[in-house]
Amino acid sequence: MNKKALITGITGQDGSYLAELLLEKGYKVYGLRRRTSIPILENIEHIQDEIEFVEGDLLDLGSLINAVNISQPDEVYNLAAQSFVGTSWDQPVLTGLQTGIGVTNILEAVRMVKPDARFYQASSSEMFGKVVETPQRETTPFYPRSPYGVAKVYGHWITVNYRESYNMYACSGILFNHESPRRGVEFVTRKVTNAAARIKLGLQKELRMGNLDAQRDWGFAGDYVKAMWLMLQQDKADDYVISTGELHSVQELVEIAFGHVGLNWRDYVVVDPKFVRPAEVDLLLGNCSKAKMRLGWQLEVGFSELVEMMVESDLQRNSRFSKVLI
Ligand code: NAP
Ligand code: G4F
Repeated sequence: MNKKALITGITGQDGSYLAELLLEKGYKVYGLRRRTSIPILENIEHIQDEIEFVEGDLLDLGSLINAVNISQPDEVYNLAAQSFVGTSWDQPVLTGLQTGIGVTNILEAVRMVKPDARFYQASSSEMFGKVVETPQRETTPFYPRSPYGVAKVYGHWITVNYRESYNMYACSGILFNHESPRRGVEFVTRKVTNAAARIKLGLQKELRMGNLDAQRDWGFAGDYVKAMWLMLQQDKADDYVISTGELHSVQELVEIAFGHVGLNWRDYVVVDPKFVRPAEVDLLLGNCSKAKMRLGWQLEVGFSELVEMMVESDLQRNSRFSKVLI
């Protein structure tokens, strides 16, 4: 019989790639979806007829119990969260509830209804924050630097706690930044690739940015969801770091994106203190040798290829608007 999976956060970047992967593998996919005034399903429009949606919210335990009950999943992937670090300073309480306590809600629903389901928690390299060692691995102590990072540390430890308290198969994937054409436009990669495309098409004049010297370990989301699936296929539940092991600066990202459309970024990029954060993380650089060795996971898309893929997609998407304007 086909396996069944329940994905929270299915409308987001990772949820959409994971749903595609699981459908390809023959899973019956259930997606937890929040009620919104206007349904925004852009990332999963192409597969929406293959997904069974269940309405619910991480803040509403009853709706999660209902979702687990309806789907009777073999695997649960908890990808839902308030995932933008910048917003976590403006909405720290909401971030704590959705990104932290929400994990306990979904774990409780699984424990009550389907305790043998395998569980994946989307943890983050933001938990390392003011890093204690470089590169960071599974045993590196956490020192979060944002309300988001603090909430993710809670989500990580409650996952470990349910594994140890109830013997549940619960894994925490500590993923470093991963991007794609489906990334939200507030995140730096997509903000830059979208702006490069729009400036090239004459739809935007400048790009206002924060710290250009910030560096990240950036990979492709399509590669990273494969690691999530692999974590739930092992004999024993465990936690894994997923990363590229390469650092690039925001300025390098800007250079590649603008260079790809034949523009000099210095003519368009303006540094605006509004986008500089109250606290920054140190150098987040991952060591994913455990995942490579035990899961056999490997990267397929490199940094320049990723940025160029995103610019190309934004050129296509924005050229629809430019035709309307002309
Ligand atoms: P994303 O694109 O921002 O997607 C977040 C998803 O969570 C959306 O589907 C959103 O639904 C849903 N959601 C938010 N609050 C919810 C709630 N209260 N109840 C139900 N659903 C809710 O994030 P992503 O980049 O795919 O990341 C997936 C997960 O991995 C997140 O937990 C993120 O924190 C974590 N993570 C991401 C990265 C990365 O670099 N991408 C790295 C490490 C960890 P709506 O469409 O209704 O808003
Ligand atoms: O793209 P970002 O907003 O991603 P950030 O903060 O690293 O968080 C992402 O990755 C985490 C994994 O480590 C996830 F857990 C989290 O959910 C999210 O997916 O910012 C990246 C860097 C930061 O240092 C920021 O200060 O880019 C710098 N930056 C410089 N100018 C900017 C800007 N970031 C944004 N969003 N906008 C700017 O104008």
